[in-house]
Amino acid sequence: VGQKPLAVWFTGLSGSGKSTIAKQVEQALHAAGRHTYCLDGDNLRHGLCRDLAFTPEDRMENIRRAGEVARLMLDAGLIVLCAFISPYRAERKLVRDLFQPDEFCEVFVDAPIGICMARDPKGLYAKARRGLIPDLTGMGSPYEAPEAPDLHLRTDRQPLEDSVAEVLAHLRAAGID
Ligand code: GGZ
Repeated sequence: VGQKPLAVWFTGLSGSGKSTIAKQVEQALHAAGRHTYCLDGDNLRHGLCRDLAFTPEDRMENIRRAGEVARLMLDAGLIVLCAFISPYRAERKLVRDLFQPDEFCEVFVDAPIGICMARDPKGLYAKARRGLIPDLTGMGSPYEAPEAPDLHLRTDRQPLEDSVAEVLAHLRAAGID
């Protein structure tokens, strides 16, 4: 393939910007001729993980499967962009341990819960406030922020383009080209 495969793991609250950043990074990599794949809750929870809900056990299993799929894709030579809330430190460590240190980077996509609630692109926080989603991350269910992410993006403090540029710069430093 002639490219260095890598797994980039985006973690953060719903509405923090994970998928948006991952998709834009993917577009830029694609334009530069890289082979990539974007994994997220959307494409996994409709298929491979359709049997899983949002209990702590199911989220762990969701992330375990996502990590294993990312591992396989990396073995196939791809740059894999993974956007999952992945709220627990333990599950994120499990995923990290599937990779060599130079094959993996963790990106904390960080915006205060109040900002995510205001953005509420899918109306989930509004539903949670009405009691319809009791275990929404950040409300009824915890989010354990990374203590030492490879990259920490404050999406409430900088425009999308800057976050995308930071990820791309980090990937270049990690030797993707
Ligand atoms: C968190 C939920 C929930 C609950 C539905 N908690 O912003 P979205 O809508 O598009 O992305 C969220 C997605 C989360 O899936 P993940 O696989 O990333 O989650 S985890 O890593 O915790 O396994 C959200 C939607 O599913 N969603 N109910 N209760 N997010």
